[in-house]
Amino acid sequence: MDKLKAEELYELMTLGRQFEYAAKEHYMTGEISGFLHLDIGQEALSVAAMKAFEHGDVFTTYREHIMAIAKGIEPKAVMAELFGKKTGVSEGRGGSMHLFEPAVHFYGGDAIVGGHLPNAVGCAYARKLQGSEEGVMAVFGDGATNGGAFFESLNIASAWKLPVLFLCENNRYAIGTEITRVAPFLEQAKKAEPYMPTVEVDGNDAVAVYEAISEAKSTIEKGHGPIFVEAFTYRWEGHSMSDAGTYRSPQELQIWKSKDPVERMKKVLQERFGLSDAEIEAMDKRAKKIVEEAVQYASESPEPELSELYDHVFCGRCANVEY
Ligand SMILES: Cc1ncc(C[n+]2csc(CCOP(=O)(O)OP(=O)(O)O)c2C)c(N)n1
Ligand SMILES: [Mg+2]
Repeated sequence: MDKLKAEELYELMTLGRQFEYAAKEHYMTGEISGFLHLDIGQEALSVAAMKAFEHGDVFTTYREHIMAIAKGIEPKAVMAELFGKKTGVSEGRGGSMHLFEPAVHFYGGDAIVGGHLPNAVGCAYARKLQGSEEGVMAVFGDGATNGGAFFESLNIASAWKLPVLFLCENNRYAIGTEITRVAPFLEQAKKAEPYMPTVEVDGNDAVAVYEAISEAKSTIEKGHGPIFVEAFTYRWEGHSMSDAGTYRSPQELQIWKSKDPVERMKKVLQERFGLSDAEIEAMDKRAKKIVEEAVQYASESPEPELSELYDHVFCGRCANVEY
């Protein structure tokens, strides 16, 4: 990895972390409502995976604010979406879990655990029919690997040799359920072994994630079929804002906080590329300003019009129904 790429990853990681803390703060004040799942502690994985898959279609889970920003959606459009405003990337209709921007090939944000995996496979099939070898990435949690849609997706992607990169973000918990209570092993890649090659990577190491995803992307684009990458990480906050996380010990949380991915990337900049504390501080400050501007933009933006309530819904404004 060169210095420019390392700096880009760090800038996005510090931006992502500050964005998430700002989202938390504005949830507490009531400006953001509904569900809010924070990605603090998992920034390396979210940023590096998106940058490695910059050119390609991506389908993700609901814990996707940082991924959306890293894939190229403006932070202010993401924040405005969390605030439910008209200027949000989904026009205030989707909220935190449904960030969607076809212009940067970011297709959600999906609230249904594992529900986006068949969509990713379908997208890869469509690309193949169009004569494109470009890969598609599906990002999902450890919990999603226990569902039927997961196995159906692995099966057909493998049978039809589709260029899908299945990226499992193993943070050990599905809400309050530790993964080994509901799966026979910690490594969910074992479930994919009958179908495709698998790779395991330290999800808190941005450089390692970037390299693993870049390599997996070029492999699937050679036409030999899908790959499963499993990245191990940990979320520092509860599952969502309504979860105090009491099912895990303070000691466990502390161990993972000591593996802070943002601090780790900072060390790479300092030790491998010789950046000074002042240069890093300047990056943190730039990120802070972007987040402050995003919050101001979101807060000052208008609500969607009530008259638009039925726009974009499946049935449209049905002629025979009185609203
Ligand atoms: C099909 C389905 N079942 C259950 C839920 C409720 N639910 C929301 S998040 C979640 C846990 C998912 O955990 P994981 O896949 O590990 O993702 P993480 O939250 O750890 O990122 C569950 C069970 C849902 N949204 N969709
Ligand atoms: Mg999980």
